[in-house]
Amino acid sequence: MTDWVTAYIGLGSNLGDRERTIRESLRMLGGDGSIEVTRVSDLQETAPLGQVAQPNYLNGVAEIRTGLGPQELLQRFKATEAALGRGPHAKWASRTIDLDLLLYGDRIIRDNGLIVPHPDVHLRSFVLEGLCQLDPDLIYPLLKVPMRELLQRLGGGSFVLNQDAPQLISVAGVIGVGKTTLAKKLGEVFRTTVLFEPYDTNPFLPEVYAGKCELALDCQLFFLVHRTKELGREILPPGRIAITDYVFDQEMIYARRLLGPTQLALYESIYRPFFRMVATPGLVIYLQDSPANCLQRIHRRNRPYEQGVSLDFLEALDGDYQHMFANWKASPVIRMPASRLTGYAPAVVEHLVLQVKAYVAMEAELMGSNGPLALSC
Ligand code: PH2
Ligand code: MG
Ligand code: MG
Repeated sequence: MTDWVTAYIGLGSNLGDRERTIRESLRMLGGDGSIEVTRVSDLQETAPLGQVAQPNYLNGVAEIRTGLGPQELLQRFKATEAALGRGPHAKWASRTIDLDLLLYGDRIIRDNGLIVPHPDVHLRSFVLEGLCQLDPDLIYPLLKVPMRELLQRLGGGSFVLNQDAPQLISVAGVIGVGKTTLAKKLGEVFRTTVLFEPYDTNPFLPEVYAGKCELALDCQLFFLVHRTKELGREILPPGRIAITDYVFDQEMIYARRLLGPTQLALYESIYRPFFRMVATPGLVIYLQDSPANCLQRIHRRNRPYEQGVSLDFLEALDGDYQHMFANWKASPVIRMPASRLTGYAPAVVEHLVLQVKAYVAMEAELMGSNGPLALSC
């Protein structure tokens, strides 16, 4: 038994008696003594992921112990799928049974059509929920992050990387948390320009910070127009990384905090059509720190008109951001503690870059060897 490995299987079915077929597949796998099915997660009903119209799936995860090697295991999965009436292996097609090798110990394998870990694990809540039910502390070997953290990033959703969309990465967080510094760093690493907030060109901003509330609507409109010009769906090139040091959606947070009721009603009615014009980020990096530390950074970097920002205002913003990201469904969100005042250690940047690469569809030469490029089913 000493060479036996713990592995995890992704279970899926969307044709026929789905639960019966899944249970039967596990019974068959356990049949000859080389695989022991140790635990099975709950099975859950999930909407079909991908563009193809098809019935809902039943999905779950099984933990096994096995003496088989990864290729032998894959062959057993294929034989079991075939025996249970799965048709030809068309990508994204309905199937009576789908058995995916999610993890084989902590091994990273690319061998003759076998990719382990399965390249979509970190993008699918229905897989991560099953894995977390079995072992939330299990480390995902490609990203070196526990499953519970991968699941939290998805906000309950499942995502498919899309090379035809702009690969927009937005750094988000309250004033003074260090978004610009981090965005610049990522811009260097990914060799791409960063779209910065026009904090120094918005003519209304200093006045609003200085207490001229009657200019708050002008200030918000300036940001809205500027951002829509930068982030328009037709403006950002498809398949290329773009980085912003803001997230478009924060505009509603600031509008609610800064505008009076009549201004806000007017602003809301124009925000919506503008929102529809901009690209959705494929990934958000949510930088977090205590409001007190953010205030310290604000004082240190000394942008003159920011100096009036109060701790109360930062605390309110912090609550708004936390609420926004607790309910965020549009993209994966990587939460990250901001560095203290000294910048980011190389190991921290390296870890973040490894994470980021896994959530963008990008050209192979920038991906390195670790990135899960291929989508497979
Ligand atoms: N598998 C696919 C394609 N789409 N959608 C759901 N909800 N569950 C799946 O297992 C699934 C899918 C290809 O393997
Ligand atoms: Mg499969
Ligand atoms: Mg699959």
